[in-house]
Amino acid sequence: MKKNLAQKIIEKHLLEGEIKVGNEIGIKIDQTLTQDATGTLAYLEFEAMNVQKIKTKLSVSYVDHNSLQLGYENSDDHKFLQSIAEKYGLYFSPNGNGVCHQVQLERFDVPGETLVGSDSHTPTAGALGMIAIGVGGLDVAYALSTGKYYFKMPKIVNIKLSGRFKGWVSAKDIILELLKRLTVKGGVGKIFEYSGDGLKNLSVYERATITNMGAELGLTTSIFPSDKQTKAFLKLENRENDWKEMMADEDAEYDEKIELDLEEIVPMIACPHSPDNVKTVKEIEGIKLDQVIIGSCTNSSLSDLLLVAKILKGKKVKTSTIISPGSKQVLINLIKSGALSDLVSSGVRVLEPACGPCIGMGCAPNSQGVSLRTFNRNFEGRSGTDDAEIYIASPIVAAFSALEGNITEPYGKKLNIKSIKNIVLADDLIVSPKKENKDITIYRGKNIKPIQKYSELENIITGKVIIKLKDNITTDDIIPAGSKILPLRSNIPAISEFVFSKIDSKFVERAKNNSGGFIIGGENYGQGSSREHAALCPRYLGIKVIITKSFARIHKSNLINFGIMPLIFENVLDYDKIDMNDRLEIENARSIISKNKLTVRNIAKNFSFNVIHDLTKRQLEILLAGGLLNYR
Ligand code: MIC
Ligand code: SF4
Repeated sequence: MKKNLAQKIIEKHLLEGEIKVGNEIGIKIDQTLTQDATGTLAYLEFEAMNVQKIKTKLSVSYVDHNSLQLGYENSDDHKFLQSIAEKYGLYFSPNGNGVCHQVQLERFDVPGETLVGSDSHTPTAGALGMIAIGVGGLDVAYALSTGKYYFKMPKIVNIKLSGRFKGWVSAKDIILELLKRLTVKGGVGKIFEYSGDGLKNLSVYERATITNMGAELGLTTSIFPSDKQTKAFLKLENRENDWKEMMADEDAEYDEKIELDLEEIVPMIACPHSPDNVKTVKEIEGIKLDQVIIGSCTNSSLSDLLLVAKILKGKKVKTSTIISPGSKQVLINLIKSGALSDLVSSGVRVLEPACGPCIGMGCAPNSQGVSLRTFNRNFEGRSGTDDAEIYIASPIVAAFSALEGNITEPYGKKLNIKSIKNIVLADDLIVSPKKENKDITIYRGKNIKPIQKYSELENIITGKVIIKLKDNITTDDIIPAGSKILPLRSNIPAISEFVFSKIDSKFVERAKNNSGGFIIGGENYGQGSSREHAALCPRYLGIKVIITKSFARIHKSNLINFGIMPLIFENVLDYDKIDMNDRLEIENARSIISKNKLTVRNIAKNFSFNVIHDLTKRQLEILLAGGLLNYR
């Protein structure tokens, strides 16, 4: 059989199972990454696994999310992360060195290897021909201590790109077009593998924008072949030795195919409050802007910012405009090339290389403010201002809109940046693993609370419905981020006070008064980030079962990892028959190990309905044990 690239890499790393869509497989993991907002828990979990040596080839701990130091919490967590890295032989990328996915791409990604990371945008590395998957912290801890990751073999979809962009169109418009067509749940259970003659002109920077935002489609991951563009990028990074050609076989087989002619793509924009609420820029041109921000792991590369500088050079922006470079290396090269001076002269504010405003760490818009950003998510309230309207578009659209002060279709003859032939390598902040690490003491600030294990699954689960939710609930809805809540990421009792705080301020009180209860959700429950707090905090509040129409991939795994049953309505119409405060009961919960269906009694309304699941035997065993920490 002619093989596609994803199959080839998975096959090379296969440890358990048969590569067949829907089968659970275990693969060898070469690399891991964590960031500081998920990393502290991941390493506490790793410590709880009692393993003295990491089993991966290369692992990196980044500090990029909780960059503000408004109190001791974030700084203490960062010291903890550095001491863990020193003790267990990980690389450590400190505050100011850049956003994990950008730095990983520049300095660590290797074609043909596997990576799991406790951040949903880990698939960015697919731009260099890796199988890179976003997972919860506990799955990273597991990969560190065993070298393995288990997942259900996804469908492989071929995205065939032909032609070349016409005018002011860029990679962001490809992924926005796909989001428009397929929606935020269109990629669940799938890997997108890109091919076609359209690839010739797509640089690794552009590919990374596409693989990054594949997360918004719900994909397991996305991958590009490792070709001449990949070689050129690695050469620039002085890592040519890491290059090898990685291609699908000619006429490789795929489960599905989508064709896109790049010539037909036009500038696109995602409107509030979802990355799939996509229109053409032309359709909504003229909306007045209070703010423009260019940055985040989607669009903060050197090539993105050089082009923005070229567009803005010699002109003045008409609205508050901010850039946040993806890495210290990007920043240094902007300085050396003179582009930073052009940007600042045109009125742009410059932030340090970090996630920053993308995760609500500063630059929150004014009340009802309208902000155009080059990020990947525009969920309601994520910016830090609950009633702000956030739009997402390419750096090109952002630059033109900044010049006009309103949403603007790019105009005039397209400018191109000269292909980047030389860069200054600037990874000197990264701390390499030490040879001698016996005497390292782990630094534990008072914000870091020990990780708790939960008891095994009870057989009779009864409780009230304490919240009923609509479709596409995000993990930002479940446990918001932002500068006030993020510093509590290593303190589960404290951060649990904020569960659903943006959509129902009484939720936590109700959960406590009822010793937990049932959560009822719609389609794609738990989309978005990989933060396991969205599972762990409800578990801490006593939630043992969540019943929805469907779940997002990473969140479902996180629920299982912490012993919460992710159950699905057999008949979606039953969703409508359940109300808040109804008392529900599952009589024989543990029988799930041998059944794909359970009956739930609605005691309040005196009827029963069926719930199903799509869990593997291993996942069911984890659930019965009360989570992955008990299962090992
Ligand atoms: C995000 O973009 O939502 C985050 C913050 O990077 C998250 C991780 C987190 O919540 O810490 C993600 O994408 O996984
Ligand atoms: Fe950071 Fe934003 Fe990327 Fe998440 S999406 S990793 S918050 S830059």
